[in-house]
Amino acid sequence: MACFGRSLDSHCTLALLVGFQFAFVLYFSLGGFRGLVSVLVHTTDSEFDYSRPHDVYTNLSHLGAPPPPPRNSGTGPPATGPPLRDCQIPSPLLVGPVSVHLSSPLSLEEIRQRNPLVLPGGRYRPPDCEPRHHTAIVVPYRNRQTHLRALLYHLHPFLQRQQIHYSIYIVQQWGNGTFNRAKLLNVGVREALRDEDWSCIFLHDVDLLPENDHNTYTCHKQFPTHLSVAMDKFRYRLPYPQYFGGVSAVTPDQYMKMNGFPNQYWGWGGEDDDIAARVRLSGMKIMRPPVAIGHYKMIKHKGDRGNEQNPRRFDLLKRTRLNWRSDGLNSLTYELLSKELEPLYTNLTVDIGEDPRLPPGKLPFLVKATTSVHQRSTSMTGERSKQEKRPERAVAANTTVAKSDAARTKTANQMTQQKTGVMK
Ligand code: BGN
Repeated sequence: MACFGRSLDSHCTLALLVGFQFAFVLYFSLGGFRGLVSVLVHTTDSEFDYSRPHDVYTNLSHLGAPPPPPRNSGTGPPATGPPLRDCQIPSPLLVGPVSVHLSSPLSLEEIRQRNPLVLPGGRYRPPDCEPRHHTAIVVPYRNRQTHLRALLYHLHPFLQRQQIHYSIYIVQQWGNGTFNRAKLLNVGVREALRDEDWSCIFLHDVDLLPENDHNTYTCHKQFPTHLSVAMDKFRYRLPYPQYFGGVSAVTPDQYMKMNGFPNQYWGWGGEDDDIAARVRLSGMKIMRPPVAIGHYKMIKHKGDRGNEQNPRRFDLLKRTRLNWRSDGLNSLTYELLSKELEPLYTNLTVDIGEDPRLPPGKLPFLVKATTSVHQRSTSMTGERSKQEKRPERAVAANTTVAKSDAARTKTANQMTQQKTGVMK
């Protein structure tokens, strides 16, 4: 340690070399490649040529076909094929930097045609090898149809080349109330885990497109990962060391350990800093890929109506240390209005309530088209306020309602979509 803070003499150089060697040996024995990535955060960009990116659909025609089942001889149950071999790591289909198209994305139908192996709900599993990773991608969403199409156009081929088993969940906030990104993420994690035993959950902004397919959408075993370390918006570097916004990933265990995400951040800003603080407060740390790999482009957009800066974020952040154990996964309440398996994504429409601290007279403006839905939802909200004291049961009950009353939820969803313009 005495070597830091002064110029390196030969003793220090030797000591540092030995130290680094030791760290590498220790590192490989503990964690493998993914961990190595987090050590080499200072890798330069030189190993990837971003000036000559590949088309994001490169190699898609090389996605394997399933091996043919053996011929059935005689009677008896149909023969099943031999077990698939494990997918290779890294995937042989990766190409490195890919081009990003930010404007005029294709229609959803055109995107579907370009991704014939993607199943309803936006699901994919490599046909010719056993995937080692099972990742749910959760995207908080409202009224960003063009961004959604750009994301789906880009992410599906990107993830298929990584040979992982994945599904994309779009969590759409119902109504015109103030947007709450972290609460929508909580809902997405919980609903995704109802579907499947995902080993990794990605928390993904709708307007961020990854530029290098070596940035694998998998989790670190021990610690949460922050993936979007080099965004064009921040001139391809972290805006500040603790930044955890954009794209990050947790395993279900890590998520439980930090009690999920805060539910109280209504409007823009601070919720990602709160999540980063939770990581530390629950005894974990943040892992990151090298800057050379974690490149993202952000789709530019004007300020979001309903997602204005949250003036309370400074006060809330001061209290994370006190609040993180009581506000989060264990206090989450919401109503799942519908769940639809669209060709390229699973569409969850949720009523997450409204900012309880909005001053009177500043209630969000509701357009006429949603009035009937809102009234119905209000009666459910009455029910919810009783249930709020028992959040676990409230969520279970609400989900049952949503799933059993398909006609009602479908109407609610159609009306929401008319208003928000979500395309089918
Ligand atoms: C920060 C925001 C983050 C946001 C980044 C990047 C706050 C809290 C202030 C104490 N944090 O300033 O939420 O992701 O900028 O835009 O506003």
